[in-house]
Amino acid sequence: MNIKAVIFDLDGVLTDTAGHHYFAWKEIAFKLGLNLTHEHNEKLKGVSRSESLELICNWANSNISKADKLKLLEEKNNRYLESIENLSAKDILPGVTDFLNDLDSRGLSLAVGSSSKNARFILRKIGLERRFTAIVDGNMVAKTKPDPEVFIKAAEFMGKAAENCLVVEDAPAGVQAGKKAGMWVWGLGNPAELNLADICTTGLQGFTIDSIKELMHSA
Ligand code: B16
Ligand code: MG
Repeated sequence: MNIKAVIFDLDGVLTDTAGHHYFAWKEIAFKLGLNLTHEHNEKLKGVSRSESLELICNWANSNISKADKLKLLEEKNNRYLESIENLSAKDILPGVTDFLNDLDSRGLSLAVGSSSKNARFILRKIGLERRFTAIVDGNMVAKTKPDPEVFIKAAEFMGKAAENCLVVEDAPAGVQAGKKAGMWVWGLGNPAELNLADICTTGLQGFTIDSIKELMHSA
């Protein structure tokens, strides 16, 4: 195992915006007659905005027009942007800064691979934008997770081979994307849901690249 680069998912890995997405989607779902629950929301993690709306329409048995869908997508994003207005460095998840410092000190390349079209804006808000060699977001790919495109592009930007990349992900769709890209995957969250990951922990806190490599080696 020769890890030369680490590609981070954004939402749920570097910062926790899932709650903000949830409340924005809850308002949209309500308009479609659906009470969106936490269980529904789990299925939206890592899934693009338009695919999330398709899922919600299916759950609500709603058959609205394409024009109405576009309006709802705009409304959801406006609501979401309002909700993250005060996001700042205090919203960086525990362990992230120490882990990034460890990777820098070891000379590894760092990238972000996110389904979010707001990824760059969010990274700027939390003060992490300049820490990554490559930021590939939902605006730069034709297919979103579980398709591997976002991670393949990030590796290409860094000039690294897939087998030398480690993806850090919190969503089943993202873990699948990382494995399809032929990369190592570190899952953050419930091991039963992230069972395709090479290793799974609850967060980044307390880990270094060496301790993670050791855990993956013995897994
Ligand atoms: P936006 P990630 C994903 O980001 C979120 O997990 C998912 O809930 C969201 O729908 C998606 O981005 C699109 O976000 O509406 O901002 O374009 O986890 O891949 O960093
Ligand atoms: Mg995520």
